[in-house]
Amino acid sequence: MIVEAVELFHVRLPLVFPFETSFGREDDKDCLLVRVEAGGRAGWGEVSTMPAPLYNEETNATAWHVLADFLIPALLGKDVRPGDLPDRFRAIRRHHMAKAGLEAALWDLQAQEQGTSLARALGGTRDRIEVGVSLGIEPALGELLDRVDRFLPQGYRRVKLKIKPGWDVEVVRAVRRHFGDIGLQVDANSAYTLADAPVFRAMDDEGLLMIEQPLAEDDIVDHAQLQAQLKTPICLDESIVTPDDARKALDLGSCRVINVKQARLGGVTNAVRVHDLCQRRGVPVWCGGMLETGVGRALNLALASLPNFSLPADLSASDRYFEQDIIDPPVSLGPDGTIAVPDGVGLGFRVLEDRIGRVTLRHARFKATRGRPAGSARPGKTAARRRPEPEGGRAPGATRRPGEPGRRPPG
Ligand code: SMG
Ligand code: MG
Repeated sequence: MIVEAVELFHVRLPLVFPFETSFGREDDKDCLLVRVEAGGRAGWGEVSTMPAPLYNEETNATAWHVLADFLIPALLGKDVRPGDLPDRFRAIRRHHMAKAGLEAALWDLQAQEQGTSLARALGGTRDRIEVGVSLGIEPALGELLDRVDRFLPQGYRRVKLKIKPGWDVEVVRAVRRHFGDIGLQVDANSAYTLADAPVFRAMDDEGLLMIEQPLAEDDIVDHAQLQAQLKTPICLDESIVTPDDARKALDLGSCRVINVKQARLGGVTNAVRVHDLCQRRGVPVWCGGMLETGVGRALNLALASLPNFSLPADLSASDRYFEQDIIDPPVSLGPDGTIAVPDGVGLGFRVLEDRIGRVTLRHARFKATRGRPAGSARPGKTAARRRPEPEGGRAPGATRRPGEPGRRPPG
C-alpha cells in the first residue's frame, strides 16, 4: 500500500477513576493516535506514550517529534507493509511506542485491504479472550477491597494488584483473606531491588499467578537470581523490549512468563515474534495493556487471539476506563470474564472521529508530496517542508473535528 497521508492526534480522555502505580498516578488517558490513509482507506493506531517518561523513556512529546520528523517522512509516498516496519525503522533507535502506533495503523489498513479482521490477518485462533482487571494503588486498603469487590462480580478472571514498597505483602494477604481463591497477581513496575527478595519470598505462599516486573527494567541478571528463590513465576514486562531480550531472559531464567505489549515491543510484528518464541519454548504469554483507548484495545484484542496468549489479559471493558470510549460499540465484558474478538473488517469497531475531535489537544496532517520521487524523503531534513504547521493547541471539549473538511471516513 502507498502511504498517502498520516495524521497525528494528541488526545486526552478522563479516566473513570485514577490509576496509581509505583511510578505515578494517571488521571487521564493522555496519548497520541495515528491515522494513515492509503488506497482510499484509513487505518488507526495508538501510541501508548504518556506525558512523562515514567513507564519507559518515551513521552507524548518525544513520540510526536520522532513520528513527525523521522518515522512519518520515511513512509510518505512509499509502498509499505506493516511487517516491513521493524526493518525499515532499524536505523532509528528505540522509540518503540512511536513506531508501534504507526505500525498499528498499517495493520488495520492491511486487514481492510484483505477484507478480513485484524485477528485473522495476524493468525489469531480464538474468538474470545479471557481477561482480568488491573487495579492501582489506593489511599487505603478498604478502598482497594471495595474496588476488587466491584470488579470481581462483573466476571473478570483475575485481579492484578499494583504494588510498591509499603503497599505489598499485607495488601496481597488482605485481598487473599477477603476474596479467597481468586486468580491474583501483582505488578511492581520495577520498584524493588534484589535486597527486597524477602518481600517476594513472603508472598510466595499466597498462590499468586505471577509477580510482574519486580526489579529494574534493565536488570535481567538480578531477576534470574530472584526467580531462583521463588516458586511463583516472575513475569517480565518493562525488561522485554525486543524479541532478543525475550530469548536472553528465558536463557538466563529471569522469568517464566512474559507480558506481551505490542507498544513496548515497537509493534505487532515484534510482538508476534515474542509470542512465537515463547510458544516454541513452552512459555506462556499474556497480552498487557497501557490503559488504551478503544483504538489500542481493538488491536490488543486481535493480538491476544493468537494461540499462546494462554493467561488472562490486561484488557478490560471500555467502562473500566472511560465514560465514553472512542470506538463503537464499546468493548464489553461477558459474564464469563471473556471479551469477544472483533470479527469485522480491520479493527472491527467504528472509530468515532467526532469524539476524537472533541478530545484532541493537538493535530497535524502530513501528506506525500506530489512530484517528488517517493524515495527522496530524507528523515529530519525534508520533514520541516513536508510538515504542515500543526494546528495550535486545542482545548478538550472543542467541538470541531480537526483536519480538512470533506475527508473520507475511515473504513
Ligand atoms: O488495563 O490497560 C490496563 C492497565 C494494565 O497495569 C496495566 N498496565 O505495567 O502493566 C503495566 C501497566 C502499565 C500502564 S501504567 C499507566
Ligand atoms: Mg506491568
